[in-house]
Amino acid sequence: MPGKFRFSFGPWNIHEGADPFGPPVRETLTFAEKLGMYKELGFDAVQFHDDDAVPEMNELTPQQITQRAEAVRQQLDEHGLVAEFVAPRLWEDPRTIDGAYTSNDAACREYARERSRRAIDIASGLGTDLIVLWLAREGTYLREAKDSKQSTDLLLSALNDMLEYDSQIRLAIEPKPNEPMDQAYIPTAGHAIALGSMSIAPERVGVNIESAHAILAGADPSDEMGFALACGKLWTVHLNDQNGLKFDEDKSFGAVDLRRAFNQVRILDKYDYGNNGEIVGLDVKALRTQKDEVATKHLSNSRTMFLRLLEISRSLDDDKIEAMIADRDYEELDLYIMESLLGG
Ligand code: XUL
Ligand code: MN
Repeated sequence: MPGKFRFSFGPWNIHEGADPFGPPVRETLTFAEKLGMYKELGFDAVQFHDDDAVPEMNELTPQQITQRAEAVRQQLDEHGLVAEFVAPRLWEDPRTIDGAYTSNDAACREYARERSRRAIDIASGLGTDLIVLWLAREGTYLREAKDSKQSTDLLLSALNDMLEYDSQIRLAIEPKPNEPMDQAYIPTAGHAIALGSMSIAPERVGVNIESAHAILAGADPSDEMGFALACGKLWTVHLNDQNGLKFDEDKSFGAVDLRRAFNQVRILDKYDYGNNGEIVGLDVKALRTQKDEVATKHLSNSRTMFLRLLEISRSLDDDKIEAMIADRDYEELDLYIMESLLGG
């Protein structure tokens, strides 16, 4: 049974523990050291930001960028790993202070579009056709500073630019309602899919649903996933957990609400997520209190929780559930699910 799903995480998920209020508390591991840990932890694929694969890419020519990405692909091959996706990092450069594609400064918008083309080159060099777009600063701190109609047009135009640049590339938008912005323009799967539907190639625009982002939007992550599945748009996921409406916590999968995690596993399994090559991605952060030698447990624990919840979901008696639904005895169903989560 388990083994059907393939798992991924990004190098940023092994982290020194710095937060906005304090410095790093753990040693930095090199990318090569991190790569060596994937298989041991039970993972088969690597998620990348563009500059995780090609650091200092702004200083390099397009040819140099492609060469470096191809060298990283070689490294992946040596570890038996594949690249899942590349996400352009559009939130650290001074030119993205006021947003990337929706910046009020045309020169800054052009930087963002150019950088996105380079991210696509990196994806090609790494051997993946998937780009994840977390639209970090596409939103407002101040309502009057930007025009939401115009910003939506600019986002659409940026998508079209990428779709035109490479006829194979697929874009998975990762919605998030806030942080770092007060209000983001693409807060939910619905917004992302609607935007994609207006593009020049709607069949090449899908979504990446992150559990914590859905919770921050006041939605149930499994419902966001179900909506995207119904639209044929769930191309990857960022599983994690989130304790209420506060900063994006990226807690281990299932760590806050086991039942909410169970429902995500259940819907992914029910609709054969993975059958078209989709990978179960994590976006989890180690607690800052973890010491160096145990700073990857959040990754293995999240994977273990997924597989344990998968076992529970598959052990449920579907006929029994259908009978309870037919009787409209949802209280009985409630108890059945809770008892199953407690071990039967
Ligand atoms: C931010 C976030 C990002 C994206 C990738 O909240 O989740 O790490 O997943 O850019
Ligand atoms: Mn994420």
